[in-house]
Amino acid sequence: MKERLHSLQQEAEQKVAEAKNLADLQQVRVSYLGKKGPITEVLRGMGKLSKEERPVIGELANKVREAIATAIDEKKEAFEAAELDKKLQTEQIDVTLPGRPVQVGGPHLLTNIVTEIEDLFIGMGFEVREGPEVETDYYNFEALNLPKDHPARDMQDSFYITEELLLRTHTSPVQARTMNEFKGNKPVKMICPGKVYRRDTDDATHSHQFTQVEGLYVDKDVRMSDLKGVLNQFAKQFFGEEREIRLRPSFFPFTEPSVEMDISCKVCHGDGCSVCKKTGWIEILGGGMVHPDVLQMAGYDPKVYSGFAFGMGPERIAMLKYGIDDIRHFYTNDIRFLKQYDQA
Ligand code: 2NL
Repeated sequence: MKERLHSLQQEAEQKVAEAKNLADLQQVRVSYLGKKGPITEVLRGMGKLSKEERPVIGELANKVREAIATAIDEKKEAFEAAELDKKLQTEQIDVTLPGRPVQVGGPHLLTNIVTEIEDLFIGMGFEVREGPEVETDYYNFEALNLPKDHPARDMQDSFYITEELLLRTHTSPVQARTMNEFKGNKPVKMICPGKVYRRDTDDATHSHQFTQVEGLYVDKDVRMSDLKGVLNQFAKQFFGEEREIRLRPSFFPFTEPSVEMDISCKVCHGDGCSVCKKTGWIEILGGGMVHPDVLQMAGYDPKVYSGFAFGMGPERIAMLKYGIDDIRHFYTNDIRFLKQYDQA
């Protein structure tokens, strides 16, 4: 019995020494110390021993078991320490490496243009107001001197939702709503930026959805010269002090008289080039004196009040300012395009 136990210890210690990894060690533990292992077997067979032998063998068996367990544990610790060492070596972090750059978003080019336009008009005392994109037929057309049978309603083919509701075709209804709200007894000096919708086929210069900024100034004694002064100020601040403006007669159903404004071409300075189509001038917006019927419908007495209004397309203005050749660039959101105008 004694010899058996001694040789078991030797054998187990030999196996521990030979173990190459944690799995090998576990194998040794199971086969020597497990429930079906030889030591357990010895302890089970103790019943057959004499009274004198029993405590001696029992003690020895326990000692052998402890010795094997200790050998296994020590080896296990050594393996674990080696493993940790290896990990520390291979998973070393170089804290001096520069970090990976974080992609930061910024405002869209159109947002920047609209903000810039807003700031210039706020500087001239205008208030920024917004309104619904789903409009009533009344505010989108009727209140702007476009009755049901008006040919201009065909001109701006619209997205109708019901007979009475449509996606607004311009931001003018925001201004008509404001005049109504002010009940014809105080001045209105506002701009209204926002999305508008028309049933157009998209191409390089047309989009079924685009942006508009309109302006309105209604007060006593507002004249065409006020419109010209405000727009001249805007053009010079937005496009550059050296730019000239000119007004040409035009037509809109909601203004009378109506004008279109051009700015001098910065490429050829009036000599004529391909950008200005050899005219020296580039059209940037439309406007005029608010039609007396529009004032009347909104509750302003056209004998007491007068006003000017204008409208521009920020996409067109951005295209002119930066030489962008296709309006679809604003909506397809190719990050390489947008990045060029990212001021962040
Ligand atoms: C253009 C021309 C224009 C207006 C918009 C307006 C609004 C009210 C009354 C009268 Cl409430 N007029 N807006 C007037 C003339 C021209 O826009 O070419 N826009 C892109």
